[in-house]
Amino acid sequence: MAKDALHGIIVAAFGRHYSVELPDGEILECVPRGKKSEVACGDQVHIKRTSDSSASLGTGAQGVIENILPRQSLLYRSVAHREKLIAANVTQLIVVVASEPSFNDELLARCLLAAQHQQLQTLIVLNKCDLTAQTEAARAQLQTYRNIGYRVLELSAIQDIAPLLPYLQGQRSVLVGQSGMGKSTLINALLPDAQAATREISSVLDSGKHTTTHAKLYHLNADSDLIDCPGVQAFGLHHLDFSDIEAGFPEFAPYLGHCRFYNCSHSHEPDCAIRQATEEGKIDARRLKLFQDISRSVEKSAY
Ligand SMILES: Nc1nc2c(ncn2[C@@H]2O[C@H](COP(=O)(O)OP(=O)(O)OP(=O)(O)O)[C@@H](O)[C@H]2O)c(=O)[nH]1
Ligand SMILES: [Mg+2]
Ligand SMILES: [Zn+2]
Repeated sequence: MAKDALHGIIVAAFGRHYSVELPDGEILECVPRGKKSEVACGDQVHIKRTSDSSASLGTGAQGVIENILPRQSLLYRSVAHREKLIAANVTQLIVVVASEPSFNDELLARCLLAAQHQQLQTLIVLNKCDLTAQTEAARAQLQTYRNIGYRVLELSAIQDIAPLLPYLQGQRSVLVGQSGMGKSTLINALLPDAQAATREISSVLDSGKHTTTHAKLYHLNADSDLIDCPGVQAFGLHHLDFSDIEAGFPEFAPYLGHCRFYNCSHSHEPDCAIRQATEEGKIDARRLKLFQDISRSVEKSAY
């Protein structure tokens, strides 16, 4: 670390502009040195201060990001030749789904796969359980995930957030999910000072825009952080290979290696142990279908 470099953490990422928090709590607005920006919310960085804040000019302190420190984890989405960083150095992924609007099963599976690839803890939060009439269908949709062993927590962000607290302690959690599921509402309930923007779903659907437009890190307490993210509609997993996807379906584990062909794609081959287990009701048929769709989409099957 250069003599005048400061150590900080990225607490907000707006395109190529970042807010960096120093250990004493000061925030500097920073840009990365050089053209390529590959910095994510949660990154530990070395920065150089370029200007102090000025009350008379109404400007904040500014700096340049010199380098990024090695990451413990990096959650990101990808399609061919393109990556979208979500958050760095998180320990836990919380997928937020809701009773209403209905949520996409494949997106949920993809979020969990990305987390598994980075060895993150996972938690599925079913929010808006105050909408009792709509909760039953969402609960049934999540039963498969409970059966496989995922942690599923039902709550209502507008009624009582307390059940979530034990899951957050000691973790840096990132909240991901479709727009309108209530991620920012959860943040505001946990941190009344956060004032994260939230919006009625109808106006979200009308505008086609996400309410949260950039990732932001909040400190819950001395050793727990939360990162709120813009809603996602798709979650590209181009960076995962076939075996990563197999590993992300934990219920397949007892059957892997038992197919007739060592490079079985579990889609059409004879004597496939995964398909056999599905026929016997040991694997949920919807999950096998998700596996086949996702593994086909990344075009890196065993062949
Ligand atoms: N009934 C009910 N409504 C909720 C609950 N949590 C959030 N909402 C509402 O759902 C809408 C969307 O909430 P947001 O917090 O903006 O959703 P978001 O996931 O942050 O959305 P993006 O930022 O676009 O990704 C708002 O109108 C909230 O008031 C809940 O527990 N119950
Ligand atoms: Mg939001
Ligand atoms: Zn097979």
